[in-house]
Amino acid sequence: MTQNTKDFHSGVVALIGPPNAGKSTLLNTIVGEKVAIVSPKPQTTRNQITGIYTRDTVQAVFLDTPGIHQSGIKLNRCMVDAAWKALAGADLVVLMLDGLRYSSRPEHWRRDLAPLIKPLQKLAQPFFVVVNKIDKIGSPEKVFPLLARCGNEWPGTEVFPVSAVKGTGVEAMLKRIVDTLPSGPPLYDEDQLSTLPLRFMVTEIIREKLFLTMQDEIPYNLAVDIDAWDDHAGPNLVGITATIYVSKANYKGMIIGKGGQTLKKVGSMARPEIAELVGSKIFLELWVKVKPRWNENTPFMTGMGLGG
Ligand SMILES: Nc1nc2c(ncn2[C@@H]2O[C@H](COP(=O)(O)OP(=O)(O)OP(=O)(O)O)[C@@H](O)[C@H]2O)c(=O)[nH]1
Ligand SMILES: [Mg+2]
Repeated sequence: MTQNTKDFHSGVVALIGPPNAGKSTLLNTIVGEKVAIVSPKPQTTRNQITGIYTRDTVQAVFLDTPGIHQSGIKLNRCMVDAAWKALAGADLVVLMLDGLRYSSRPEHWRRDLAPLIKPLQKLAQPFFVVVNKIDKIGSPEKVFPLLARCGNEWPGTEVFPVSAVKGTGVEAMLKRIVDTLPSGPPLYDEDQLSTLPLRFMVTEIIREKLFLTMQDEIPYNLAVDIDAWDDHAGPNLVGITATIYVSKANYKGMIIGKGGQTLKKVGSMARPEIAELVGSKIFLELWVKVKPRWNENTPFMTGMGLGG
């Protein structure tokens, strides 16, 4: 970095909110690359995901987080803990809400936001609210009451209507974020987009394809781990072996599918993205193993990097 650090602004921005609000989508739009996995199902993100935005005189380190929700399952409680922990070291907090959800079903507001309203009223850091999915809300008249409702819950807070998918309103929001960050040197190299290890990103890509392919409770009862990684599996070929852990025996057959078709499809969906990420051809081998009640097993989850 060559900038005079006196004129440079940098800091950590925690992105929090209920599940499915579009936090990971926004992170990818801001960074300009896919660093976080996205799916139409809630509770897709399970860890803090870093995305780094660097421009001439600013670096904002965004922390995407799991959606905040109520659950008795240990995995889910670890996910929610990871979201709250992101606030501790943040210079700025951004709450993201699914505007489409509350414009069509206002009754969801109270229940979804119950755990968030008071803690966010007491924040020490600057705090913005982002109302997402305005591309699907329709007329601006339907957006205004939501913006007003945010103003009532968190008086004085700046509220930004955006479409994370289309990019609408994102520049205006980013400008205010950047202006709010404190003076300080860049924390990471200017071309670094994330701090996530490559192996973790590979397991996330596989997990995203499983979230997109599997229905009902199965996505919530699986975890992916890398067993083996061979950078020299052949000329310009990386060999990766990964295991999909499931909490119940009957999920195994469903993921494998008739004649292995479902697992094959997941592998075909994941392979091109992994190859692009790794920067070479890849050989991907997927296994499915039963690990009963893994999502209640703290040592197992810690070993998988969940809830740390
Ligand atoms: N129409 C529309 N859909 C969006 C927008 N942003 C996100 N989505 C969709 O909303 C769904 C959830 O997006 P995610 O980015 O995974 O949401 P999240 O807040 O990270 O969800 P969790 O990780 O489960 O907490 C996906 O199907 C996205 O494509 C948007 O601006 N407009
Ligand atoms: Mg997410």
